[in-house]
Amino acid sequence: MTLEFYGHPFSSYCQKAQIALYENGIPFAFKMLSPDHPENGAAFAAMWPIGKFPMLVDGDTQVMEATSIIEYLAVQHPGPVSLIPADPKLAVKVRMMDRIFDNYVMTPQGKCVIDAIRSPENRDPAGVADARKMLETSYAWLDKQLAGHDWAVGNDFTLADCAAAPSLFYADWTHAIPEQFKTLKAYRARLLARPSFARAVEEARPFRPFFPLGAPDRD
Ligand SMILES: N[C@@H](CCC(=O)N[C@@H](CS)C(=O)NCC(=O)O)C(=O)O
Repeated sequence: MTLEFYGHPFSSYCQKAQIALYENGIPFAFKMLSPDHPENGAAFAAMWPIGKFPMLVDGDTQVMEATSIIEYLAVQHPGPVSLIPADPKLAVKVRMMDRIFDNYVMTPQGKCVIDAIRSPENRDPAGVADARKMLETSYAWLDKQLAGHDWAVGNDFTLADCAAAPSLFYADWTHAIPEQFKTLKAYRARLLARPSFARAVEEARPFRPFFPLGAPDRD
């Protein structure tokens, strides 16, 4: 049975999970969540009232949360690229870095973006200032942490890199990574050159005019 993937190409968390599908060439049907496809929205809302996407449907199984989708694919649809290391100690480090990218890069960048969509009277300037500070702290920490290896944890591409790619892609648009963090900037460029993420970025390109903070004229 064909896997179904509910989401939107411009969504950072969808891109994170799509990278895993593309890394291993796993076929799936993209169920676009947009006003042009109300039937997908209705089916999605019936299955997942929380309403956060992506969601993967595999027969009777529904998998929510991008990290869990990647873990599920590794177990149920394994391919040549193993995104969760077989070594359990290394796997702990990969999962830790996945959490760090989600919580301390993706979340603060999302805070800035969501705030920009709100009407001026509902904005939260103090919260946005905290989020920008968090991004700066994360950039400085990551720049040191990433030195000496190609990917987030060692020299193999993993779950942590799936999380890092859209996080750093959009975070740099939202709060530019300072020039001094050369290791981090080189890592972001390496992620953009990875074919699985390059494909997700390409598929999302038509939606750039909708980026609430104004998308820069670059990747
Ligand atoms: N913790 C979730 C977060 C998913 C999430 O926040 N998705 C955003 C799109 S990037 C979303 O569903 N936004 C719509 C909404 O909040 O209603 C995950 O890891 O998948």
